[in-house]
Amino acid sequence: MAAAASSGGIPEADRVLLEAAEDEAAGIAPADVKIILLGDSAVGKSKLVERFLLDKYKPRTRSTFALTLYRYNTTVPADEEVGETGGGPLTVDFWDTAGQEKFASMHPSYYYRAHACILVFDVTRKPTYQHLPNWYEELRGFCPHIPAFVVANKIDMNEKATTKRFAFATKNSLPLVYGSAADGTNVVRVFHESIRAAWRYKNHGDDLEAMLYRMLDDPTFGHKAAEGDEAEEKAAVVASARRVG
Ligand SMILES: Nc1nc2c(ncn2[C@@H]2O[C@H](COP(=O)(O)OP(=O)(O)OP(=O)(O)O)[C@@H](O)[C@H]2O)c(=O)[nH]1
Ligand SMILES: [Mg+2]
Repeated sequence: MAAAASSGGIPEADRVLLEAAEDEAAGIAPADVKIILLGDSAVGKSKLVERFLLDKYKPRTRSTFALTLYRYNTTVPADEEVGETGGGPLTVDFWDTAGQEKFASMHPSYYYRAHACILVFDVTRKPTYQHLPNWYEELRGFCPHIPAFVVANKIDMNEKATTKRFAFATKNSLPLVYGSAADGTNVVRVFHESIRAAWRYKNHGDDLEAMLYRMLDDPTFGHKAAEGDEAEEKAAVVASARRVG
């Protein structure tokens, strides 16, 4: 798995992507689900991931350079709401993206085949909240239907923030979580919820993208004649995809 370096210019960012592509070419399969963290620089994206994966928090940090990828192995319980009878092992890639403006040209790669998103803002810096609609609009341009969560981070610095409603979340019908990477409040909860939502979206999402990717991931597709409803569904997806393309 490639990880971001910490200095240089955009060519370094390209190298990071290249490494990720090389990992794939070397036979490291993509994870079962991909979850991206988005939001302005210094809102706490990296600290939230560190808190969740390593259960540690060191206050000082470098701003993420381009992108850092983390692979996480876990197990998911059976999702009874969608009629699943057994859970099982699951690999998750967390894409800890860079919020700095200079990496804007990399954004399309962040969104490619993502299954869920955690949008983060900093309750102590209002502009980071005011920029959420921009991040969200971009997200929806690439991933119209993936589940998304909003984290109001750094509540350890402003407890009153937990009494605010933050209209952006309600307006867009997104779950809002008050969190703190510093003291760990709600971090495990939001990551677990995002993993479950990502897995459910991948397997049961009924939008065109989700259906198309399931079809492409199906090893039998193209090798045998599908029959009945399944064949009709696939034909419909291909036809719609052609119309879109
Ligand atoms: N008090 C407090 N500080 C936090 C919290 N989360 C992050 N910070 C601090 O905020 C700063 C930025 O955190 P990062 O996690 O690096 O921010 P980021 O969103 O990854 O920023 P970019 O990588 O530039 O996009 C660091 O100094 C952190 O220590 C939190 O929950 N509470
Ligand atoms: Mg970061």
